[in-house]
Amino acid sequence: MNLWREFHGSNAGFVLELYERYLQDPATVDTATREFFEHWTPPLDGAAPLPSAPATGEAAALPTAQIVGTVRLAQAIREFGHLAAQIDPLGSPPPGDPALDLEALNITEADLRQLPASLIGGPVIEGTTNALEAIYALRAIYSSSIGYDYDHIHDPTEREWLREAAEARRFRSPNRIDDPVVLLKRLTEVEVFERFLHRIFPGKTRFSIEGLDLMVPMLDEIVCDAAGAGIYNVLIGMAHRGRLNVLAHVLGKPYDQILAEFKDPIRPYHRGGDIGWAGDVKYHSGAKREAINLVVTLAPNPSHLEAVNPVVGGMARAAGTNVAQPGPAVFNPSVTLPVLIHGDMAFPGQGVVAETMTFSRIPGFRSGGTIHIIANNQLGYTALGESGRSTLYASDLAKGFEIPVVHVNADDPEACLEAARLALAYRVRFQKDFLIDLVGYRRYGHNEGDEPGFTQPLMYQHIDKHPTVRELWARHLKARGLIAEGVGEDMVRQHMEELQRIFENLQPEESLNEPQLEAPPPGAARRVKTAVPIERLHSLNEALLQLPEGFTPHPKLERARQRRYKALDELDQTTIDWAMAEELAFATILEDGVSIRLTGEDVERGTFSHRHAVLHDYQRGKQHLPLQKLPQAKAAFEARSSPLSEFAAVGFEYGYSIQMPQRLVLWEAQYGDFINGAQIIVDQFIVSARAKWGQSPSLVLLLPHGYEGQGPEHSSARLERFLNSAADKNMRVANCTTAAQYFHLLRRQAALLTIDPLPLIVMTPKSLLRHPLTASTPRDLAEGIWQQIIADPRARQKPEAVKRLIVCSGKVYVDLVSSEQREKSPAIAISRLEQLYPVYPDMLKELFDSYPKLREVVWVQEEPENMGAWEFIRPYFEEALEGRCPLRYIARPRASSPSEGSSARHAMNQKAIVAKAFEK
Ligand SMILES: Cc1ncc(C[n+]2csc(CCOP(=O)(O)OP(=O)(O)O)c2C)c(N)n1
Repeated sequence: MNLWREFHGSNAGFVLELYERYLQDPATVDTATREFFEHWTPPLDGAAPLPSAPATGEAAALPTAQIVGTVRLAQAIREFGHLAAQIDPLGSPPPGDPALDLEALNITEADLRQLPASLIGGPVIEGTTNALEAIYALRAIYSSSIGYDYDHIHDPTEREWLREAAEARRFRSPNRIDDPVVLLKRLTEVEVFERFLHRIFPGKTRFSIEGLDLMVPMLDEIVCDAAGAGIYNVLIGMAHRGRLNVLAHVLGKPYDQILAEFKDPIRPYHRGGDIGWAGDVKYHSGAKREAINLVVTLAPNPSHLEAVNPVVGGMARAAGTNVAQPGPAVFNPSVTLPVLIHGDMAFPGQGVVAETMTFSRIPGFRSGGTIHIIANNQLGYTALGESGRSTLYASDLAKGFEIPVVHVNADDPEACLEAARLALAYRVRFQKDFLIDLVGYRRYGHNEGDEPGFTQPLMYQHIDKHPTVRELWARHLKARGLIAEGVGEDMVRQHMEELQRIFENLQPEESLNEPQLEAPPPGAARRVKTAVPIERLHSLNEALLQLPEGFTPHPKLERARQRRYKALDELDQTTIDWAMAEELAFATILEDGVSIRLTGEDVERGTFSHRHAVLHDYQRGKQHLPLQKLPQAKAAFEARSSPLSEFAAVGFEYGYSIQMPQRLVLWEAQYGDFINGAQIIVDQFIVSARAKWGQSPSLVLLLPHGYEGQGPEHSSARLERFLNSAADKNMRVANCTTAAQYFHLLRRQAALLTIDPLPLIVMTPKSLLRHPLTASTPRDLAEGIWQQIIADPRARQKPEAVKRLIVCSGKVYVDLVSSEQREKSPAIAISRLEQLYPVYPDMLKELFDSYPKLREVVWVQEEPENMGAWEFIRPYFEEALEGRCPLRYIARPRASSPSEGSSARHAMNQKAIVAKAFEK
C-alpha cells in the first residue's frame, strides 16, 4: 500500500510543515516531535515513508493519518491540556477543547495502543509500552489538578525547561512533601486560627483565608527554597484576603498581638510626640521576620487593591541594589524576591497590575522576577469572574508579559506545593516573573458579616458541604496509613486549646505593639547648614565638565558647557541657572556619601531639555554620565528615564525610598499635572503612611508647575491637593523661585534623610528654568541657606515706606517683579513664600512686623481661588497678622478647570492679576 495516499490534506501539510521547521532548527519543535522526526525519512517523489518502527507497537501496519493524529494529540495536550484540568475544587467542569478529543482527531484508543510511545516522546514515556499509555501519562500531567499554561512563552529554552520540569515531575513527587504529617499540622494551624477567631469574635471582619488555606504552606515553601537559593530578602505584597493568617504563620506575628488588635482597646496616641499617629485596621499592617540569612517583609498596604504592587517592586529593587561605590548603582537580581498575592477580580481589573508588570524587565526597575499568586476564590465581593474580566482565566493578562502560568486546584496539596517550587525554581533560573493561579473558594461572604447566599445561593450550598483541605488531607493520610484514626482531630483540639490559653491570658493593652515612630528632634530642619565653600564647588564643577577621551557632545550642548567653565568665577554674578544648581547640588550630596536615584519620564535629558544627566556622543552614540564619573563621589548615582507611568512609577520610587531611607530618591513628573495619575500613591502612601503604619518616606517629587498658557493639563501640579493633606508635619512642600534655593532645598533634604525624613514635594519651574531672574550667584550657593520666606530685597533699605505687602509663591513672583508697575510702586513690597508647608507663623509674623507702616497684606496667586495655596495659607496669615491690618487675595476666579485653554486668554488673565496687585 502506498501510505503517502493516506497522508493527505491538512494532516500531510501539518506534518510536513513541522518537519521543515525541524530541519531548519530542531529546537523550534517540541521534544516529542523532535524524537519522532529523528526516526523519519523525508518522502521522495510523493511517496511517504513511515517512521522507522521503534521498539514497540506496529506503526507500519497503520495509516499515517493515525500517526499524525497521535502526534497532534500529544501536542494539543501539551498546549491546551490545562483546559481539561480539574482546577476548581468545587467541581465545575473544565471548558475542555476539541483538540484534546480522540474522535475529533479520527483516532481510537485501539490505534494508540498499536503505536509506539516514542511518538509522544518526553520523560513520560518511561515505563510505558505504547502510545495509549503515554497519552494517559501525559494527561495525568497536563490535565489533572494542575494546568500548565505556558505556550505563550516565546523563548525556546524557557519553554523546553518548563516542559521538562512538568513532564519529569521535577518538583512533584510524593517524597517532596517532606513530611506529610508536618503539612497536616500546618493546615491545622491555618484552619484552626480562623475557626477560633470566628468563634471568639463572631461577625468581625477578618477576611478569612478558608478555601485557599494552602497559600500558607505554599509561601512556606517559597520562602524556604528562596533561602536555599541564596536569596536574603523576600518582600511580600498582598491584599486583605488571608492576610491575618499570613501575618501569624508566615511573618510570625504573635497570636496575642493579633488577638489584642481584635480586642481593640483604647490606647494613648502621640506616645513619642506629635507625629499624627492614627494607626490602621489590622488587615493592612505590615510585618518583618528576620532570620540569620533571610528577612521576610510584608509591606503594609491600603484598601486600594493592587496599589502595593509597584511599592513592593521598588522595595525589592532597593534591597538588591548596591550604592556604596561611586559610579552606577549595581543591581543583583539573585538576592531579593518580590512575592505579590492578588485577588482574582483585582488582578484583571486594576490597571496598576499591568503597569507594574511593564516595569518587570526594564533596566533600572527590574527586580529579578516576581512570583505572583492569584488568590482565586472565584468571587470578588458579590461578583463572579464573568462580570470581572473579558478573558477565560483571571490570570490571562500575564500572558502578554510572557509570564508562565500554572492554574492549580487549592484542594490538592501536592499540586500546590509543586506549583510553589516550580515558580521559585523558574524565577531563580531565569530571573523573570512567574504566576500561580491558585483556584479555591471563599468559605464565607466577602467579610464574615456578609451573607453570600443572597447572590450565590447554589455555590454556597455547595461550599457549606465542602470539606476543608485539612480534612481532605487528613483523610488522605489515613488512607495511606500515615496517621492513625483520630490524629487529625487531636491536632485540631490541641491547637484550639493553645489559642484559648493565649486568649485567656491576654492583656490587650500590653500585647499591642503598634509601629508608631518617635518624633524627630525638634527644629532639625531649621538647623541644617547647606552652604558649600566655593573652592569645593569649583573643583566639583571642573570634574563634572571633564569628558571621556574622544567624546563629542552635541554641538548645541557644547556652548552651554563652555559657559559653565566660567560660571563660578564671579562671586556676585547671576551665572548659575537651575540645571547647574541641581547638578552641583547632586555632586555635593554624592561627595557627602549619599547616593542618588532620579527617575521619571525622560528625566535623563529633562522634559525641558535642561538637565542632560546623560550625555550622548554625537558621533558614536556612546553615553556619559558626569555624576557617575565624579572622582569626589563616595556613593552611586543613577538617572533612569522610566516607562510612561505615574501610578506604578511613583509607587515604585516610594517603595525604593522606604526600603533604603538613607538614599536620596527623586521622581520627576513630565508636567506636574500628571501626578494625579498617581493620586492613590500620594494619598494612601506618601502623605499618610507615617500616621497609619509608622513608615518614614523621604521621596522627593519634582513637579513642573506654573501658568504659562499651555492649557489646563500643562499648568498645575495641583498644589492645593498636597496642602489639603498637609498635617502633623507629614511632608515638606516648596515652590522655590531661585536656582540657589533649589540647591539648598535638595541639600537639606539629603542632610535630613536620617535625622528628620519627610517626603518633599517641589513645584518646579518650566520657562523659568532659564530665566535670568531665577538665576543665582556663586555666593548664594557658597554662603546661602534654605529660606522659607524671602523678603523683598528692595524694601530692606526703607521698610517704613511699605504700605502694601504682596506675598506670593512661585512663578507669579517673576511676573510681578518684571511688571513695569514695579518701579512705579515704592510702597509695595513683594515677598515670596518658598516653603508652603510646614508654615512657621513666627516667621510670617516677623515678616509682617518688619514693615512698621503696613496697611494691607495681599496674597497673589495665579491659580484660581479654589486652587493654589490661598485657602490653605489664609488661617496662618490671619494668625500671624493678629488683626493688625486687612488681608485680601488676588487670584483667578473659582474654576473647575485649572486654567484657560487659550494662550491669548491666559495672557489676558495673567496681566489682569498683575495689574490688580499694583492697583492703587
Ligand atoms: C481600588 C479598589 N476598589 C474597590 C475596592 C472595594 N473592594 C474591596 S474587596 C473587593 C473585591 C475584591 O475581589 P478579589 O480581588 O477577587 O479579592 P477577594 O476579596 O475575593 O479576595 C472590592 C471591590 C477596593 N478595596 N479597592
